[in-house]
Amino acid sequence: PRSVETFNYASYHTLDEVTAGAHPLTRDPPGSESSIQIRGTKGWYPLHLCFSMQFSTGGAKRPAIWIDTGIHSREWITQASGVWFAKKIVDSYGKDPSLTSILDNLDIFLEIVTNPDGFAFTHTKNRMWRKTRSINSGSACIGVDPNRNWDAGFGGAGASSNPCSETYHGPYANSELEVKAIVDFVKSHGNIKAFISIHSYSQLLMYPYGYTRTQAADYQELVGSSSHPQVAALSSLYGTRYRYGSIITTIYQASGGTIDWTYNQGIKYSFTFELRDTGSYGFLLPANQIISTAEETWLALMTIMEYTRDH
Ligand code: ING
Ligand code: ZN
Repeated sequence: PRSVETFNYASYHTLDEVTAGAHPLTRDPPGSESSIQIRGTKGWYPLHLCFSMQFSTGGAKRPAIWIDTGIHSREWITQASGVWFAKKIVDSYGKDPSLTSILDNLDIFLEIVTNPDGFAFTHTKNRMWRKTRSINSGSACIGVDPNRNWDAGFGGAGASSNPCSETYHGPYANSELEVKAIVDFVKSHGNIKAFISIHSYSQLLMYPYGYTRTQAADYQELVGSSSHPQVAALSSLYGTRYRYGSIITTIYQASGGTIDWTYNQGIKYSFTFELRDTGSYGFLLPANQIISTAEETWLALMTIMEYTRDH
């Protein structure tokens, strides 16, 4: 298998390639398979295959930061950035004082291929596949939108009840095993302080809510102490401009979304990114932008992690 040193971070990879490339970085969490149960519609994936990683320097149930990429399979820049983040974390520990102090105080969980069946499908059959690959009873259409399947305003405006829709919410909240696995993990862990779910594209940083116009109770903190510095950090590298705000005011109303649920669970620092670009290439962002996108996004992630460490 390719080693972490020879893995080409500047190109897009299949699930198998991603696995071979980053496997040396992975360490199954304590308790192993049962700690994070990630599965696709087609069955269980070995932990390393889904790229669920825990970065930890010790302790038991330390406060933690969760980062997921690829919940929508066609958003390839996100999984590619996730692989880069994994290497960055490993390379920075013991060298970069800030990341070192973060990891000395917090655990980082990173799930890179959060929708593995969909991701495989984007490589084999349809590059533009977004949803899971669930069979919908009574319909010939396949798949549920895993970002409409969470138990926060589930089934409300901004999601579809039509199984053929790209935003089909599914038969009930958490029906998707990929979603349920994270829900169970978050609940059983009980000490996750920041939750960051990464999408593309549009260059946005968003906080709750998407299902309601009610402002998040912590919205002033989310803006003043978090969003604003994050966006500034991100643009500092290559001048990439991001907009930020609540989901509903920044992009559109969306119910059953990931971070609305995590925020309602008490994870105050719940954010969603939409990475590059603003539409020229859209989901087909050229591979020569992978590293610069990952680098700039990393700066924003660092500000969230530093803020989480200090609050
Ligand atoms: N956009 C997101 C979508 O699921 C979003 C926007 C993010 C909605 C977070 C709700 C919560 O529609 C993409 N590109 O997937
Ligand atoms: Zn998405």
